[in-house]
Amino acid sequence: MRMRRTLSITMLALAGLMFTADAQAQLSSNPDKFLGNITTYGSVNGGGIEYATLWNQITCENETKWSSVEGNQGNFNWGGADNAYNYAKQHNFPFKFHTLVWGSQFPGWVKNLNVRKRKKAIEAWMDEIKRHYPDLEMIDVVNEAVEGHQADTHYIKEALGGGGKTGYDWIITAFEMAYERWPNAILIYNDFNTFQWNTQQFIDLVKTLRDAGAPIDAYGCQSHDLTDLSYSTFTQVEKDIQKALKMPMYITEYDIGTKDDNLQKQRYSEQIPYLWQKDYCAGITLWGYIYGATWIDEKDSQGNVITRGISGIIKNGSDRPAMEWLRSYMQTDAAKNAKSPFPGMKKEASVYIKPSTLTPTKNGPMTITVRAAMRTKTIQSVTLKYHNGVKYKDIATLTTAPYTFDFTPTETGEIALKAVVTTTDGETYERYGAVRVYNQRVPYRSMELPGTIEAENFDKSGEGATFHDSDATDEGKAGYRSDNEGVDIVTGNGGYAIGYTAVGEWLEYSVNVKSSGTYDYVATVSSGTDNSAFKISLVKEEGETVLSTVSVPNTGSWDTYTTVSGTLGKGLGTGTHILRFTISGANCNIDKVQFTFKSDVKYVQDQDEFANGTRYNLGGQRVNQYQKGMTIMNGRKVLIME
Ligand code: 9MR
Repeated sequence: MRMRRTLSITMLALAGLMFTADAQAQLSSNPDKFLGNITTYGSVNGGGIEYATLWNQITCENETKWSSVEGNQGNFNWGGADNAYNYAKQHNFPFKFHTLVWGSQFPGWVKNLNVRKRKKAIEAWMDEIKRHYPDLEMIDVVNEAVEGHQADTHYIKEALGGGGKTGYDWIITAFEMAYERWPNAILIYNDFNTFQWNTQQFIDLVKTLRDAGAPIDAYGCQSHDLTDLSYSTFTQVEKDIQKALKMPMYITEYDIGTKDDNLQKQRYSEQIPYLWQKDYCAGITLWGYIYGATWIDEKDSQGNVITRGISGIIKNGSDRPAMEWLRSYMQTDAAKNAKSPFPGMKKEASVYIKPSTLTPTKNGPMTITVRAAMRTKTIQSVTLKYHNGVKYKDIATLTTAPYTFDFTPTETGEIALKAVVTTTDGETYERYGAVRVYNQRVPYRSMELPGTIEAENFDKSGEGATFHDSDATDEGKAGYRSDNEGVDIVTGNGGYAIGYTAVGEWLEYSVNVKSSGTYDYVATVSSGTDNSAFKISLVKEEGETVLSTVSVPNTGSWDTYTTVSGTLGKGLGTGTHILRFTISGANCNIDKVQFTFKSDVKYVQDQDEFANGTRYNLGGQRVNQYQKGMTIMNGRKVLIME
């Protein structure tokens, strides 16, 4: 009896020793991709377990979010973040910064700032992060920006310049701001439910950034949405995403939130190898591991918490079956040898394909720049290729920067592009891109000002060039024209109108302005909801100038039209201009906008006219000196011609 007891104690001690010896290193021994996790309630060694015995990458669950760090403007609290950052440095594994901009968990005071100050605050936030962590290796630059994912995203979006023509200009700006500060960091766009819904929106967003030449290095699929997804659905969606994007992928917040051990293990064992063994998968981060201390709670129908943290895979100090499985999977050769797009878990090459225009036309010239930079190596050459429908063909190879290629597309439609950077050690680095080639812009009907723009008569060319609709289906089904792609044209008010409008959609009209001056307008519109609106703007190469915002009242029904009048905020010069209507409040129907001539005050062309000694009579006031941006003179409005 006594002997047996001694033996069992010895065996236990031995087992403990073996466990310690075994557990010195993290689960993954693959040198090129990581199996990471997050802090637990703000600490690194969650559940008293030494973090580095399990994981080899860390993301702060909350400690690097803007609201956690800068709850009071200008006072930065880096305590929790530093713990994780220093731990990662000591253990020589990657730390990911989560996240620079996000329409959630930003400080409350940001909402009280005007747009200009909000932009300054975002810049100051990034500058402070840069000052504190100058050498970040991996960053979630923008989080959860798919339309509808975070209601407060607009605070950030407006501050960074809005959607613009791509719909995602502000995200491109955020990536440029990040690249300026951390050119060697892997810059990631991160979002949720990529596998379950909004997949197409996620693809569109990332692809738009990629094809615009934004410095985005990878996309992040959070993967909180996989518990109920069948293997076949999950793999099909995953394939679709990669096929469209052809970029490095991270699984950034994986968890299977269930109390059912078997289901959790089943999902882990079918999904993790599938993802891990993709050569474009650069790493997997699990979103918590201590049962009872993760963000997914079991709740009753009233939303009361029954059990906390059910996505955890270590429960009361013991492995749940999913964790047991994970330990053994990470020991397999398949797991150890899986390839990564970032060998050594670091970015070597920054390669982005940037076209000179996002709306090139058939037989029209365009320039494509390959923005290429290496972290440690030297570029020998950069080759740009396009896909001719059969295979990739070289456009040209260049050996000196800047790598700019002139290209004249001969077909309309999407052309796939590929840049291959060869370094002096013979390695190659690839980046994919695409341009959509359009037919030349042509007015659908010739229109003059003074005159009327019928909303359905937007210019011909194509989605993204002369109009933008948020989906590819024409819900209006009026059959008015066949080249409207997804623009919703409805019958109404005795003719046709634009309907089913969503924020950010736009339509452009070439108009011939016959008389230079200010214009009044009368818009014929309807709406079945509150807060509908659209903007009228003037579009030029250099950008867009908003001329007026038309608030559309709730007319009780989309079939009940009314008129809204106003005056354009800026004058128009004679000649051909492009006017754009952009939906800024959803659900308005636009039938037409009639423009009538208001005044023929002389408009100031530019500074040179003053330099030439010309004097202008502006609304009865003589003006002989012009300063850029000047709008008021002698108490009168000076109208600057656009
Ligand atoms: O796990 C995080 C939880 O502790 C926070 O309360 C929550 C606040 O929004 O954020 C959780 O983490 C989120 C992550 O930052 C972004 N993707 C979704 C995650 C789960 O909600």
